[in-house]
Amino acid sequence: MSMDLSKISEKLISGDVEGLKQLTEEALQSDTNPGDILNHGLLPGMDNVGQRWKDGDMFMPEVLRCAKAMSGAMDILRPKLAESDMGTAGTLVIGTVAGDLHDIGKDLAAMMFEGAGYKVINIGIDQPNENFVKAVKEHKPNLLGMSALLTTTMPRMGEVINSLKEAGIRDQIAVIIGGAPVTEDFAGEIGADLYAPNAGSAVDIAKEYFEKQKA
Ligand code: B12
Repeated sequence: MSMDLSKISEKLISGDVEGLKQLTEEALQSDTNPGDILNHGLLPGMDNVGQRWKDGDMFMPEVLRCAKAMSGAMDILRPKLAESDMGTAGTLVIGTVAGDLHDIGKDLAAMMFEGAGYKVINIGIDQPNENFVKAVKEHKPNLLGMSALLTTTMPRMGEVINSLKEAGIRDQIAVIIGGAPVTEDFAGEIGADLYAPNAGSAVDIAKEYFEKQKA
C-alpha cells in the first residue's frame, strides 16, 4: 500500500536526516512511485521550508539541515527515478560561478531538474569560467544553469556566455541563470536565455522554452 506522503514532507521539514532516509526507504518498499515521493513528499516539504525561511520562521542552520535531509533522500531516490520513465527530459550542467561558495539554491534547482527527469551534472561551487565551457563540451547538455548569490560574482555569468560564444558552442544550449541577486533584466543584459526566480519554477520555465523552440 502506498504511503501517506505528507509524512515525508513533515520529516523533511523537521530536518531529520536519518529519519527521512528511513521513511523514503519505507515508501519505496511499500511500492510508492518514486516520482510521487519526490513531487508529493519532498518538493512540497522543501517549498514549505523555503516559505518558512522567507517568513523568518526558520533560520539558516535549520534550512541547511532540511537541505541535507533532502539530499540524503535524493541519494536513495535517484537510481529509482532513473529507472522509471522520467529519464528523458534532457541534460543539465549546473554550477556556481567563480568566487562564489553558495550552493543551497543551486543544489535545490539541480534536484528539481533531476526530479523532472533531467540527467544533471552538478559541477559544484566556485567554478572558473572555463570549467563551464569544458563541461558543456564534455557532456553536451541542452541546458546550462549558473548560480550566483553575490553581486560581485554575477558578472562571471556574462563572461561564461561570452566564452561559450568564443568556443562556438553558445547556440547548442539554452542558458538559465538564478540566485537571489539575479533578475530577469540582468539575464537579458548578459544574453542568457532564461531566468528563474526560484528552483520550483525553473523546470516549468525550461519546459515552456523548449516546447516553444520545437513549435
Ligand atoms: C547561507 C548563506 C551563506 C553560506 C553559504 C552556505 C552554502 N553551502 O551555500 C556561507 C556562510 C558560506 C555564506 C558566505 C558568504 N556570504 Co552568504 N548568505 C547566505 C544566505 C543567508 C542564504 C543563501 C541561501 O542559501 N538561501 C536559500 C536558497 C534556497 O535560496 P537561493 O540561494 O536564493 O536560491 C533560490 C533561487 O535564488 C534559485 N536559484 C539559485 N541558484 C539558481 C540557479 C539556477 C540555474 C536556477 C534556475 C535557480 C537558482 O532557486 C533557489 C531555490 O528557490 C544569504 C542571505 C539571503 N537572504 O539570500 C547570504 C548572502 C547571499 N551572503 C552574503 C555574503 C556577503 C556572504 C559572504 C561574503 C560573507 C562574508 N563576509 O564572509 C560570504 C561569501 C562566500 C563566498 N565567496 O561565496 C550576502 C550577499 C550580498 C550581496 N549582495 O552580494 C547575502 C545576501 C547576505 C546579506 N544580506 O548580506 N553565505
